[in-house]
This record gives sequence, structure tokens and C-alpha cells, in this order.
Amino acid sequence: MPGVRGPSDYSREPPRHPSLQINAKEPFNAEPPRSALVSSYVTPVDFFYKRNHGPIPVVDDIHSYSVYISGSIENPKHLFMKDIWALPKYNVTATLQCAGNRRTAMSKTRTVKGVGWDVSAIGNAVWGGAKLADVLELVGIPKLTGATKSGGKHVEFVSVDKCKEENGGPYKASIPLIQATNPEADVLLAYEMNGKTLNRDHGYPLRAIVPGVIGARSVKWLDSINVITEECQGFFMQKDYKMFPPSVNWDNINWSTRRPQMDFPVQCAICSLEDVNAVKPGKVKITGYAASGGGRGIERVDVSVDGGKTWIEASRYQRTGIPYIAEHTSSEKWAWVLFEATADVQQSTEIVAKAVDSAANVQPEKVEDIWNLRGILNTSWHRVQVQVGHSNL
Ligand SMILES: Nc1nc2c(c(=O)[nH]1)N[C@H]1C(S)=C(S)[C@@H](COP(=O)(O)O)O[C@H]1N2
Ligand SMILES: [Mo]
Repeated sequence: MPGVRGPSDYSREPPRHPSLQINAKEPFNAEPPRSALVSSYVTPVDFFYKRNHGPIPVVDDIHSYSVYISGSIENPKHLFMKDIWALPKYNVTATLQCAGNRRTAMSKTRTVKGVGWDVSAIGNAVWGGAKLADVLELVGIPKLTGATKSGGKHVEFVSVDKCKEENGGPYKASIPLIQATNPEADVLLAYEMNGKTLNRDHGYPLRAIVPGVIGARSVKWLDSINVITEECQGFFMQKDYKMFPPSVNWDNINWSTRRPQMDFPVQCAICSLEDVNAVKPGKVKITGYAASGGGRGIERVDVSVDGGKTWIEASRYQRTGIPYIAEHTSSEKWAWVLFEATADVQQSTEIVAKAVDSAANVQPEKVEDIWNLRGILNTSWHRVQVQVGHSNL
């Protein structure tokens, strides 16, 4: 039996930290203040953004809870938590970023559809759990399998929660089988976040973590896993989270012309300053995060205090005391990089940051050029207007 699942309504939402900025109440969508992101390399659970499409489900009998693994495989199985706990446990530090991060700024160019987010629909956590590659071995799929004998090529995660976009059905998404069975891709079925049992907001008791890929594929509250021949046909794979050109609008959109977004592109944002800040003339410290998808490192972060005319290079770090070197064994490839620069600011100006990843991908200068009707992947140069005068910091 798949365990006890609670009511699908908003009557039993968990408590949340009061400093979160709530972008939508039902379903609950909230992000921390910018400053919380740069206070630590590993984002505390309370300050980790919460992105939901339905009520937070209640799974209250952990012993009877199971995930049913079936589809194009030889040995379908119910996996109980004890089966998952028995597998080798991995701790993977990975940044999760919603494709809608920085959507509010994109909607200022032209209206977009979707929950508004400032720059904090992103967080970095240590996820503890079993590798999906090990889990799939339990149902007879060897490591590094691209297709099963019966033609399975994708792994679909189906959740417990119910969303209106799926007409009351569960949230779901898929990833390619080759990624799911590759131990190096570090795809997890996670039951811990930052060393503690996963909480309800983040997917208790079990969620997928797909490092380097937009958050939408890291399905929370797993109910079942299907090995399927075509990618998942769910709403969030086929009718959402796709990147369209600026010419596509709601009258001419043809969803089938684009692939579901998977890896996220290079991104960065300044977190030590808000647009409303007034700073004293003199040295200003500029800190923020930079991240890229697909396990690509951050090669450089450039900062400008004159609106992008001249640039200085910021220093980068992950864990304190260990200098960050992109692609080096000492760096955590799925995790963000924090950056810091100090510059002399004498008059009101625009402070800008842009990052370069290890494949030399750069962020686009203008949000207008990447505008898309769903407002996803706003990775344009991050700009903050500061007033120089009396400090309110
Ligand atoms: N079951 C389920 N999984 C889900 C979602 C959801 O609404 N339901 N939202 C997805 C999206 S869009 C994102 S960005 C991440 C957010 O994870 P978090 O709330 O733990 O930060 O979860 C993903 N997994
Ligand atoms: Mo998301």
C-alpha cells in the first residue's frame, strides 16, 4: 500500500519563517530576503525558497509509505523507506533554482504569466539520500542504461500533491533514463536536507533532486516512478517551463515546437543591495551568488559600478577557507559560488553583475532580448540602483 496520504487542501500547511516574502499564498510560494542568501554558502532550510503548485500533502505514516516503481521494466516494485535507507547514502551539495527566478523584473518589460519572484527563488542545500542509479538497479536496470529492453528511455517522477494545472492530478516530470542511471549525474531520491529529515515544504518524506537542472524536475513528495518510452506528457513538461522567443505570444504559441527546459543557464545576482538602498559615499561591498546548470563551474564574475561601462572582477568562494577554482576537484560542481567585490562609489549609480561559466557562456545584457511569455530564465545582467547619500543600510 502506498502509505497514508492526507487531505488535498490548504487546511494543514506547515509553519514558515516570518521573514519570507510571500509571492502567493495558495499554493504557497515564498522567497527569503536577498541578504539571507549570501549569509551562508549552505542555505538554511527556513530561508530556502518554497515553490508549490498545490497544497502541501500530509504523509503521516512513514512505515506504510512506499514509492511504486513500474513501467517498461522487468521487476516492478514497491519501495518502502527502509529499502531506500538501506542503500548507500550520499550527501550532494546542489543548488536548486526555479526557472521563474527573477520573473518580476522580466514582467516590467512586458507582462508575463506566472508567480512573481525577485532574485531569491534559488538556494543551495546539502541533500542526503540514495542515488536514483542505485534505486533503479533494484528493479533490474543496470547503471548507464539509455534504453530498457522494453523501450523505456525516460524516468517519470509522479508526486502525491494535486494541482489545478493537472486538473486535480499529481505534479509530474521526467528526466532521461541515461541521466537517471548515471551515478556521476548525482540524481538523488533525497530524504534529508542539510543533515535533517526533509520537511514537509521541501518534499517529506522523499523527493527527487536533479542537480544542474531547473527546479521543476526535482519532484517533491514522490508517489511513484515510471520508466516510460516518451518523455512525461504532464502539464509542467509540455505546457510550461519551455523557453520561447520574444515573438511568441498567447495567440500564436505552439507548445510542441519547443523542448522542455532541463539544464539552467548561467545566472548571477547581487544580494547585498536592494534597489531602495542608500549608501554612504566610499567603499561599497557587493556580494551575491552565481550558478550555472549541467555541473558547469563559474569561471568569472564581473561587477560594474558605472552601469556596465567598466568592470572589476569579483572574488569567488564556496566553503570558507577553500579558494574556488572552477572545474577543480576541490569545488562542488552542482553548487553555486558566492562572490564579493569592493568598489568605490561616490555618486548615485547602477551597480551591475554578470557571470561567465566554465563553457564561457555569458549572461545576456538586456532582459528585453530574452523576454518570453512565461517569464522564465531571466538571466540578464543583474542591476541594482543605489542612491548615494545618507545610509539606510
Ligand atoms: N510535487 C511537486 N514537486 C515540485 C513542485 C510542485 O509544485 N509539486 N514544484 C517544482 C518547482 S517548479 C520547483 S522550482 C521546486 C521547488 O522546490 P522547493 O520548494 O523545495 O524549493 O520543486 C519542484 N517540485
Ligand atoms: Mo520552479
